[in-house]
Amino acid sequence: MSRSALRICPLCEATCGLTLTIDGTRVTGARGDREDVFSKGFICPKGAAFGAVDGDPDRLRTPLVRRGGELSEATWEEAFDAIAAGIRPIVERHGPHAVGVVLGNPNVHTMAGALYPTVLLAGLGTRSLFTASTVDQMPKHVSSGLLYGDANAIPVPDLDRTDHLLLIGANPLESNGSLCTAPDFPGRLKALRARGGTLTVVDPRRTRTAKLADRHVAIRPGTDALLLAALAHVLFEEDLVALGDLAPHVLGLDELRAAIKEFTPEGVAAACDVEPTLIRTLARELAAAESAAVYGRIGSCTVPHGTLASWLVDVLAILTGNLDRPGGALFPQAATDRTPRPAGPGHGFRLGRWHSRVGRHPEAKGELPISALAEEIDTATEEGEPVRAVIAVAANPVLSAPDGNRLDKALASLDFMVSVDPYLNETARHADVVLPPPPPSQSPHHDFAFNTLAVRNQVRYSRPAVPLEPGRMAETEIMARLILAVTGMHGAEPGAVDDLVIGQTLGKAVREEHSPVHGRDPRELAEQLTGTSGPERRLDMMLRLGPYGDGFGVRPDGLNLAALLARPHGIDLGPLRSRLPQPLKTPSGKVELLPQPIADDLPRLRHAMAERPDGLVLVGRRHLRSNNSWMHNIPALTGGTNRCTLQLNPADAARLAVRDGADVRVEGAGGEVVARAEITEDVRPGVVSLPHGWGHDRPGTRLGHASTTPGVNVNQLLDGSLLDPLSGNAVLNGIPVELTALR
Ligand SMILES: Nc1nc2c(c(=O)[nH]1)N[C@H]1C(S)=C(S)[C@@H](COP(=O)(O)OP(=O)(O)OC[C@H]3O[C@@H](n4cnc5c(=O)[nH]c(N)nc54)[C@H](O)[C@@H]3O)O[C@H]1N2
Ligand SMILES: Nc1nc2c(c(=O)[nH]1)N[C@H]1C(S)=C(S)[C@@H](COP(=O)(O)OP(=O)(O)OC[C@H]3O[C@@H](n4cnc5c(=O)[nH]c(N)nc54)[C@H](O)[C@@H]3O)O[C@H]1N2
Ligand code: SF4
Ligand SMILES: [Mo]
Repeated sequence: MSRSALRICPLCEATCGLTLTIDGTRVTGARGDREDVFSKGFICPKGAAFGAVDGDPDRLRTPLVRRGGELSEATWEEAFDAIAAGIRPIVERHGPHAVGVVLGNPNVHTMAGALYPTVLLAGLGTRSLFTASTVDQMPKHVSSGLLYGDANAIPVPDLDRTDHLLLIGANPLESNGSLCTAPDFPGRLKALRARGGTLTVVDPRRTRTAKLADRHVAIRPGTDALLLAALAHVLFEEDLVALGDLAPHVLGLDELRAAIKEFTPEGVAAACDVEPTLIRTLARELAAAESAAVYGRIGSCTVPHGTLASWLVDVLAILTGNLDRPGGALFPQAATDRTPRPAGPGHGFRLGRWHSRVGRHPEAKGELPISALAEEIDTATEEGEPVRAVIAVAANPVLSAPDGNRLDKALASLDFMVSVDPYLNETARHADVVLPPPPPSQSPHHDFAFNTLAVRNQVRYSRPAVPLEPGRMAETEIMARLILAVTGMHGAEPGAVDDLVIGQTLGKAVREEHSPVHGRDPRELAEQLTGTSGPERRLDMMLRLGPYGDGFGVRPDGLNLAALLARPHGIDLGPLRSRLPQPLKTPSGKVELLPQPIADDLPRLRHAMAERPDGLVLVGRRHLRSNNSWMHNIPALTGGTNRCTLQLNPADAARLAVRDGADVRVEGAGGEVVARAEITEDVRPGVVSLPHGWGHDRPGTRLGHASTTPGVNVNQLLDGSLLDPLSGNAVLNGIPVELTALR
């Protein structure tokens, strides 16, 4: 007898609602949930393979503990005993910073990842935090932090209402979108064009997204900040700046005008390889559009001027009056956001409150660059202890961060390592204890992170579609027990962690004058919480305190967990709305258009105007049926176009005597790889492309299918030294490489 259950898809940022078919405890099918308030039935090939992803026989079923050098199956009790015994002495002897915490991308796709890492970090007191953000969107956080005083205040393009979208370094037809949660992103782009709007795509590759556009600008990689600065320059020069309703909220317009005056279209054209007349046209179109949104993603972030490019994306929205207005870019308001505080000056955002020990990299948002993880482990300095233990949660930096070989060795040299991961993969193979979370069908789901980045305000929650199998532990409980084990409270009830957070959060809320629960008794409030588990009680609390919440009875029609459970297809909370000045937390209470760290970084960009290296540069790419490093083990999602090939332009292939399908050696600063050539007009001359997340040929993993077609690790071409200095973000795109045809 089969049954069906609803589950929000965790396999990318689009957060589609799925209807799963379940036979016994096995997911045998998945289709789009037509009644889902947000995704309305959309599904992609990855979501359709949910059952295969969920039921992969290589997923670990029990914890693994290293004994006599070998990882072997163990009980949960043995695993947490080993963790307490392994981590505590390191903390006690070498201090908290000797424990590194490494957080990977799937943390934003799980409830456990949203609710527990901050508690883990606070409990440990370590500054050795490294996450996937510094191979991804850290430049955007830094830019938002500086402009708006809040690193998480990221404006989202109003896809469904905009008249003009300038899309830079993103390929949502393959990625399904990022920092812009939009189920059926492709459909929304087609709708934009169908209603008479225009789409411009800036990308060195002629991607599927570029093919859909009115205009494709095949920019030279790494130069978007120059192009965007020139667009801003033209807006000033041609008197096209029109702040509109934003004017009272913005500081620094004159300073900005002066700071970018050298970035003329003629000045940047050679570096960007974009004609000055085209640059002027792009600026005029942006200014002329009824409404316009500028959206930059991976290709604009993972480059040497990532923070400047991210900043300029918002600067253009501001200069054209498109920030915070329908059809432009707006700040979403999620149901689990904190109670909005009254508008006014805030504490602002500071960079470099501390530095990494070896490379002296400034922290950003409390994080050190993941590019520096290996050196923080393998290099002793006089200043302090190296990292001796690592707790990796949903992270595979051996493949996703620069110079995997060095990191591989560094991880092997640790005194102790814990990995919370469903797979024994390239990174987890170094762990002394591996804690496997259950598959998604057995986990609850709510998008704490992506609802703050969604093109429509809405809220949805899925309880586990399948009960936990015997011997499994919920990932939330794994995290709670891990926190207890590493903070000296090993063996305490995991619910204690949730109670602690609830007590602290409510204690703070009752002291805040703008809170709906101001002045009430936190214990009385805690008793009102519903839910069958600690994480559910925490979700209930956040909903009730949040902007749409019931305020614990103050607004009886407001949201709480019970109301959400009664609406299994979710609750629509309406289109994005103008919110300024409320989200601003800068010391001035205004948008600070030219923050000092940005101004200080502009000379580096000026310098880049003169650069035009003539060698080949490499960029990445994503494939629809993949996700970073961990979906190559699913036979249903590999093969076809999802292959680790080196794409290059016919002109470059001819010059270098590379034949289609032949092996090519690719050399970069950090090493070399050999990949199969795929000759295609879709990459511009001078640029080659390899996808990331491949290289599944290391020993000691349990990835049966992935290891049969391992591919190569593109990040081995990097040595980890190329960073965007403001954010510490790795440069993964536009990196110099040399090619040799192999025979
Ligand atoms: N060259 C190059 N490198 C890149 C990129 C690029 O564009 N080019 N992109 C970068 C980006 S944007 C990102 S986000 C990073 C990603 O980097 P990572 O986060 O390190 O890698 P992922 O492959 O996303 O997954 C990490 C791990 O999560 C595990 N996992 C899957 N589901 C779960 C779960 O439910 N719970 C737990 N605990 N673990 C789970 C997987 O088995 C895997 O080991 O890669 C970056 N690396
Ligand atoms: N199918 C699939 N979906 C995914 C993922 C996946 O691995 N597979 N990963 C998920 C994650 S973690 C993320 S962060 C998102 C990322 O989402 P996107 O940002 O849409 O990711 P990409 O498809 O890598 O698109 C980046 C584009 O930037 C271009 N590019 C490279 N260098 C430059 C440059 O210097 N300038 C410009 N203008 N463009 C450049 C590349 O050619 C590429 O087309 O996708 C998410 N969704
Ligand atoms: S678009 Fe993303 S969220 Fe939607 S079904 Fe595909 S993988 Fe899942
Ligand atoms: Mo990412």
